[in-house]
Amino acid sequence: MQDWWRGSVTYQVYPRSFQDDDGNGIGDLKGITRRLPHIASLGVDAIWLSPIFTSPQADMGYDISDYTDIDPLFGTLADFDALIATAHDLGLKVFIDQVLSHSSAEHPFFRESRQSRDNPRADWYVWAEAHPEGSPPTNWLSVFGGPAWEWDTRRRQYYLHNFLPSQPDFNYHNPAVQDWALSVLRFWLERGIDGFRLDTVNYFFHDARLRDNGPQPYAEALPPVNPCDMQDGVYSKSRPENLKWLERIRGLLDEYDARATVGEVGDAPYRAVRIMADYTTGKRLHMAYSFDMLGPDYSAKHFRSRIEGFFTGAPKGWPMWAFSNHDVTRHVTRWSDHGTTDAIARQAACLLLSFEGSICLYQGEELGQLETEITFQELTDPPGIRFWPDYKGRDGCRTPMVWDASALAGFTTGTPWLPIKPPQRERNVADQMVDDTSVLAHYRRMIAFRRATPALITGKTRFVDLPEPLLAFTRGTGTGAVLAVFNLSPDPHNLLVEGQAALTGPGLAADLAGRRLSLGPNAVAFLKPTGDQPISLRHTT
Ligand code: TEU
Repeated sequence: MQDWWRGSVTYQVYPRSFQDDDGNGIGDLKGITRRLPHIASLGVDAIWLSPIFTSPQADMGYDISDYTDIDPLFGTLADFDALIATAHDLGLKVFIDQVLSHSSAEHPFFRESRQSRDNPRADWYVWAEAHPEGSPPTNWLSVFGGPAWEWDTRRRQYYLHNFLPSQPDFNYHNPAVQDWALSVLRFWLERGIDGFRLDTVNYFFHDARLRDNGPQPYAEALPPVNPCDMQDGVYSKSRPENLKWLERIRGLLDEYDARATVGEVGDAPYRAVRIMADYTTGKRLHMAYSFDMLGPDYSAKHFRSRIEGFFTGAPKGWPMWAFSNHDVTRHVTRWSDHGTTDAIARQAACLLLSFEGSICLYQGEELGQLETEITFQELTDPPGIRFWPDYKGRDGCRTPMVWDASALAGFTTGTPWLPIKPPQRERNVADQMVDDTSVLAHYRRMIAFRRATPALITGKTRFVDLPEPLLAFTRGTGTGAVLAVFNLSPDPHNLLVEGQAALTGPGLAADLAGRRLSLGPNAVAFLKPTGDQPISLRHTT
């Protein structure tokens, strides 16, 4: 099916931390292949592998030095082929991560580019003169701290890096760079992958006139931890030229059958929805995600505004929603003020898997996994080291997958690259697999319910006006419609149901007696119409 990705569920694998089969403490492709049946047993459609390509690992693989080979840490191209074959046998599609906006400084292209101002790759990265008094060409700041420019002594010029100085940005104004990037994508398409997750998809182009960024329009009491967040990055990213480039990428994908792209949009919250809309409308990306639902907000108003905002702004676009990934604090920890760990884990699963769009789960969330508390000595993530302790970096969500309760969690026989601590070991696959009341069992039921309910896959969303902390929306129309109701708090609430209805699906802490719907702590109710009339809700006390 050409459009398999619409409404699909993807499971993100963070390869360094999924399964280590060679005992070096870092996960690998053979390990992932061996564990694919676990992922398939969840009932998801696809996996997304974070980067596995040759890399100095300064940003854990998001700094690539050879785009068409596998890092020996993870295995070989033959191991990759075996992984794809096994995934396909299990009915799983495979997205791979493409980090094409910047490379590693160790990439042969950058080594060449920095040699002189007139070598064949001189214009493949973003080079610019210092201001007369020596300061960088613009005021742009790096997401990982400090200026976005690094001085190079040989060229006597600055080069642009939106992330680490060891992650120089490619110059996409140069058509040769675009052609090369397409050849990389083609290499992997030919190898049989089903799609790409495109890293930092709005960072490909910078303002060719090198204009300075201005301040963010909103003022905060205290400056943010990273002053980069004080800038409105209108000139360093999300440039209009990007649209044509995304069209070229789509043109390539369309040469192949049933492939898909999902782009990561990192921009100010008030702008990200519009960018996602622009990027997924017409012949550009298939899907896009932002950091919209990866933040602290767990309110009805927030979820409603994100979803309504997207579909109003992009009636023909397509979002991918996620609550956790390898860049943010795990959501059960992030939202712990709104209920117990298990209640949040279960409710969030129902919420996410009821949303209109495609869904991405992050490894371990099916166990209700918590963020790991990391000490300064244990840190590996560069922005964590730089901004400690006000920002602790991303190691806490990247600790190894917990397969069983043993000290090394069934992850490795060596020393794990990040620690596996007791609170994480309590939430393991072995224990939850045999427990029908576990978070894992709940995820399986909820994914199966979504799969079996066409309204949840492609039905349009209509929100019901209710006061906080209640969130309700209908997906689809007619007898196939589903009304999803959530109490986003630990305090009980009641609603009156108008029209004939019955509970369906894997609801939580909800009871329907006559017309009265009682919602316990973090309750979820899925209602289906049992008569001809649509159902609606009224708030009561
Ligand atoms: O993340 C991109 C990223 O960190 C930004 O989009 C940022 O969050 C945003 O600008 C804030 O508004 C991707 C990867 O997911 C991450 O792991 C890498 O470290 C990063 O790119 C660099 O490749």
